[in-house]
Amino acid sequence: MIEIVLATGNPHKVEEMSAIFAGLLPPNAIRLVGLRDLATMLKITEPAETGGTFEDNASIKAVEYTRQTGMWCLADDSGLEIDALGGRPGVISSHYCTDGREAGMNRRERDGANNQRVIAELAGVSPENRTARFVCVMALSRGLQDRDSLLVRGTFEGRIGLPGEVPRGDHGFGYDPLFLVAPEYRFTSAELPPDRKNQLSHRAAAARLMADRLRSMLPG
Ligand code: ITT
Repeated sequence: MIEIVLATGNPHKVEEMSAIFAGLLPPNAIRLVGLRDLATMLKITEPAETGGTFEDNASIKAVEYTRQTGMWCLADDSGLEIDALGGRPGVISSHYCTDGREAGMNRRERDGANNQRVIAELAGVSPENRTARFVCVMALSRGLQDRDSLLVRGTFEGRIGLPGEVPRGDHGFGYDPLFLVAPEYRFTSAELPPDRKNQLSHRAAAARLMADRLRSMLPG
C-alpha cells in the first residue's frame, strides 16, 4: 500500500478524495493521510503559494510537504479562468477582489466581492464571449528524490452569466453562482445538486486523471 499525504487541512477533502480513488483503484492500493493527522507528530509549515500558474502552486505544495514529511504528497491548486479577461482571476481566484492580497476578509465576504468584480469587468461582453472554466491541477510528489512532481489538469467548462441572469443557486462556493454550466448554460454550478457537481467538476476530472496515473504505478 502506498501512503500519500493529501495537502489539505480539511478532513472533508480527505474523505472526498479517498472515496473517488476507492472507486478507481484496487482495494487497499493507497491510503490518503491528511496534514492534520500528521500534525500530532510533526511540526508542519504551510508554504507560500508564490507561483504564477496552477501547476507551479500545486507543485510547490507537493514538493514542500514531501520535504517536511518524507512521504509521497498529493496537492492541488484550483481557480477560475475567464477568456475575456485573459485568463484572470486564475491563480488569484480566492483573493481577486484584493488583487491576490490577503486582506483579513472572511470567505463569504471575499466570495461576494470577487463575484462583483468579475461581473463589473465583464460589463458589455456578449454571452458568447463570456466563456470560462474552472481548473484544478493536482501534483504528486513521489518522495524526497522526486524533483519534478507529476501533474494532471482537470477542467469544468461554462460561461459567466449576464447581470440579471446570475447570481443564482444556493450550493457550492466561490464563483459557482455566476458560472453557467456548458454545454446548455441553463443552470449555474451553484444550482447543481452537490453529487452532480462532484461528478462534473474540475476536481473530479483531475482526480480521475491522477487515479489513472497512480494505477499505472502499482506493482503487478
Ligand atoms: P484558499 O485559497 O483560501 O485556501 P480554497 O481552499 O477554496 O481557498 P482552491 O485552490 O480550492 O482554494 O480554490 C481557489 C479559489 O478558486 C476558491 O477560493 C474559489 O474562489 C475558486 N474556486 C475553485 N474551485 C471552485 C469551485 O468548484 N466553485 C467555485 N469556485 C471555485
